[in-house]
Amino acid sequence: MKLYFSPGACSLSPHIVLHEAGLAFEPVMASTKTHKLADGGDYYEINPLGYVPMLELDDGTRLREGPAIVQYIADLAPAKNLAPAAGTLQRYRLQEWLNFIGTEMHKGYSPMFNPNMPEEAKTIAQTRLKSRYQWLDGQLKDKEYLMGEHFSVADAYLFTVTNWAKPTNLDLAPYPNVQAWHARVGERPAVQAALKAEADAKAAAA
Ligand SMILES: N[C@@H](CCC(=O)N[C@@H](CS)C(=O)NCC(=O)O)C(=O)O
Repeated sequence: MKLYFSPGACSLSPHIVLHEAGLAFEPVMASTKTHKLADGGDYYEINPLGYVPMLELDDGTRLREGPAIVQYIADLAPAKNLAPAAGTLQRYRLQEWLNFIGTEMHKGYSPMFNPNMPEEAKTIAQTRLKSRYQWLDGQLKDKEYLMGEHFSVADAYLFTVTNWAKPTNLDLAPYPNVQAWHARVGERPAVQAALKAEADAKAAAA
């Protein structure tokens, strides 16, 4: 299995989940800026949409979209309890989280990374994100993880996008439960392993 990723991008989420699942995989770096692979190959030939993450199975089948990829990986390692069983209400609860993170948080941050976005639009996007963090702070009160006591793929995804608060100057201090949850997730060995692998890949490419 290959994971196409770019250091620090949303592909960190499936990268974390692959480490949590303990599955063998080959990480392949694809720059979100140049859309080139380390060997000079054109990433658009892998994903015509040009974005990461992309999971490539051993038979060559390719799977796009972070929320689908993390669920696929979780289902390959059911004993790791990274996602509730398919068909249960709890699985839909997980999908509710993944959709919330994808549409309200992940794409809420996107304008902040767009050099062509006017400052006014960035401010509007950040104000909306802050309201979402305010709500999340209440959700995480008395909870270890988004789904309750167990870490799930939703935590990997929200952790990934919440890492973008610092580079976009979004102060998380007003959301202490979010901050505590972020620190808790960041201490997990699988999260540390994925972060280190991405930092090493970035340094090697520089
Ligand atoms: N809908 C996609 C969006 C993925 C996405 O936004 N990827 C960004 C990095 S976080 C990217 O690769 N951007 C570069 C580009 O779009 O060319 C998903 O959820 O997987």
